[in-house]
Amino acid sequence: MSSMRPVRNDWSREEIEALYQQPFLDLVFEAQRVHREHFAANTIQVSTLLSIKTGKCPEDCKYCSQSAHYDSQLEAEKRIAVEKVIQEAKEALESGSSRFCMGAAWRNPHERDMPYVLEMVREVKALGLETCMTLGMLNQSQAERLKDAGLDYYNHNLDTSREYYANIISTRSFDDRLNTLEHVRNAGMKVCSGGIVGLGEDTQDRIGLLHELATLPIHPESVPINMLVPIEGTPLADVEKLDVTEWIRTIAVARIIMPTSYIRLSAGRESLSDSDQALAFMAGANSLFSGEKLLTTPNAGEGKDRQLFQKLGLVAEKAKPTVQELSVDAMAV
Ligand code: SAM
Ligand code: DTB
Ligand code: SF4
Repeated sequence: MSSMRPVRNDWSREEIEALYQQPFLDLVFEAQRVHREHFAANTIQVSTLLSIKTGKCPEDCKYCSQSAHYDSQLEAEKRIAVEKVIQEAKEALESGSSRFCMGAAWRNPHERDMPYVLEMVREVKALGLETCMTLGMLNQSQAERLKDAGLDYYNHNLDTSREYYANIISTRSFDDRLNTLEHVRNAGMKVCSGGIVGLGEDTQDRIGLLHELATLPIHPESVPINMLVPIEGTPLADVEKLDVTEWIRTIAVARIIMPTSYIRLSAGRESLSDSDQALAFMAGANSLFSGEKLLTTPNAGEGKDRQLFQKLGLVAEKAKPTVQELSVDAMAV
């Protein structure tokens, strides 16, 4: 049996390119081998997403339905009530999710929004769910307050390579994103960071994105690999569809170079067949978003996912028991 190799943060671009360009089946085979060194086979972490503030975002991300810069026909919504969030979180827990991820279309949270998000974190956490938020850029103090309230993960993607980045977003820089990730890390939260493929980028950009992620001082614990969901009215509405094998290659390389991270099948599952998704799991993806909706676009509903899991013999990772449940268990012993 081969011995487990150490986790590395010193990958060179050439090494990553060589992994990416090898024959597809060799790549997927190697990714599954690495996967089984670090994770239980056939087990998938399931998160549910909820948009807590939708649309009218001041940022100009060219792929996004929520940017105020484009006319995507999206109906904007103000901050939704905390009670509504809790109700949705309870439903997510009942349907088998172990993590609840709350997203807001902000450049960054304003100070006036902090009590709102902190209360939400406390209450979702108390249900026994892992908590995740994606609210745009964070300063150090905001990151610390979120951590203290019980936020487990913060999602902030690099999106694409440093070189391609300016073609996609002009209102915040690549370094702004790295700074937010540093604040999240310093605060002691887990990092969820990945990107999107299918933006019109080339192979070198996908390699560049993977290189940035794998050479962070600590790998993100969760790495979402989104496939562009084209949104009418945005500048990327008509970009040529990327071949699905390129997405699978990106996932497989992420699995090999960040062997202890959860690799997340994110946006884009709606356009994939069950066998495409099975191949992504084979390539080492081991988490996904379940539920009828991502933030603003449709997602494979719970029923469809249950069928997929059954068909492939996959099991969802369990949510941690609540403090209340733990004390009941303790009393039973
Ligand atoms: N507004 C926050 C931010 O961008 O920092 C958080 C929410 S934003 C919607 C989270 C991520 O979703 C983006 O970084 C991008 O990777 C992904 N995303 C957004 N729109 C997408 C689309 N149309 N297709 C695929 N991925 C998308
Ligand atoms: C991530 O990387 N993908 C999720 C989550 N993080 C917040 C969002 C996907 C959004 C897809 C487009 C939409 O539904 O608006
Ligand atoms: Fe705003 Fe996030 Fe959409 Fe960019 S991706 S426009 S920051 S909601």
